[in-house]
Amino acid sequence: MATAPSRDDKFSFGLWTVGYDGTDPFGGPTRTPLDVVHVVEKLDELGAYGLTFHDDDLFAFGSTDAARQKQIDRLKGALDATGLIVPMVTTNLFSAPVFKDGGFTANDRDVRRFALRKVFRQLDLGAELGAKTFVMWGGREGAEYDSAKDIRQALERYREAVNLLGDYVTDKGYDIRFAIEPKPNEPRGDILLPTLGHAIAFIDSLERPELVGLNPEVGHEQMAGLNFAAGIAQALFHGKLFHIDLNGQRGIKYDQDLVFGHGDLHNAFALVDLLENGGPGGVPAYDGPRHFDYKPSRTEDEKGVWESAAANMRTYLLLKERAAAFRADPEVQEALEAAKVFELSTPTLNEGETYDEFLADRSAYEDFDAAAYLGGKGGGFVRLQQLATEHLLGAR
Ligand SMILES: [Mn+2]
Repeated sequence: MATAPSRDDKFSFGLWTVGYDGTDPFGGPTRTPLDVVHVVEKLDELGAYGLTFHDDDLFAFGSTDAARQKQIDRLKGALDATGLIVPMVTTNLFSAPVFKDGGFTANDRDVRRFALRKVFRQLDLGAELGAKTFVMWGGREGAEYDSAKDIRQALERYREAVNLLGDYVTDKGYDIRFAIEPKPNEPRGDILLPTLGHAIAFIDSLERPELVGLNPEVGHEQMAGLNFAAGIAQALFHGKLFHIDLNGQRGIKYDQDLVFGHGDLHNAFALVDLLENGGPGGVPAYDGPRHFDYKPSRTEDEKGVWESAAANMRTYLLLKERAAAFRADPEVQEALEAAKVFELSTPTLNEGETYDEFLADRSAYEDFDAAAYLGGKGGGFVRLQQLATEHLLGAR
């Protein structure tokens, strides 16, 4: 069975996750608020290494400078006492009424200028706390009505904002990169940059694309019916996996934010296998924080909050252990060979082969027996997936 979490596992939690009080669109809080110092102490006790937060999670929107500073000092005290770090920060541009039509892309220009100033302020705080990643989840950057939002101009303003932030961190010498978090909908009817692919294309259009990557969230891609592990593979392919939000989601519905693994467990297994063993030669493909962005269900009390926090880490470590067993199984290796999984890394053309030489190769076309594939040898892919399932179930 999996070992207890340690700092080397790089598990981090948002202050808003364990701090979620149970409020949903149909009911108010079911739990009393948790103090940040208590959260830091509990996360340290459970084996996490990091805490992340939106500005408004730590100090209420509209706080005086003195009240804001007091909360920052209390957080710093707790970090010093425990050794926990702040690997990532982000700005809340979605809760306050002023952001009802978005922050960077609100039709109202005064709101856009206010939103940017709020982000600058949180960037300064993130740099002060040593955060390396600044996440941008644009939950209100979107629309319900096609007639009320000029999408091309909204994307221009989004780009203007991210370009400006890139200039700022560069000029200030901050060691911070940005990570865009896609989501298809909720709270807006439709959100800009709804999937990983949309965001990657947007990043390519920026002035400093090297400073901007992705913070993909399991549930957000699955809300769009997409395969999360496959999306992460493409993010890695583009060198854009800057951060990751782990949680659980059961199909195309509202954003559930369940514990990691409490949704599509097969895909969670494939994801952990990719993150931990998907690099060249079987090394980890990603070495950043394993960040949980989940919500302890509103049915639970505070004990349940910490049990669910621990459950995220334990499930991740169990899947890591199961993935290692899967890779180490000789029958799996043989099945991978039989399914030609490794053959896909061989380039389709020979080294230095020109298209003239390729066209002259009769074995590639004229003499190739394509008809033999009808009734010919199968891929053996289902056998491989069953082996994965048996390892996932602990049956092998
Ligand atoms: Mn979510």
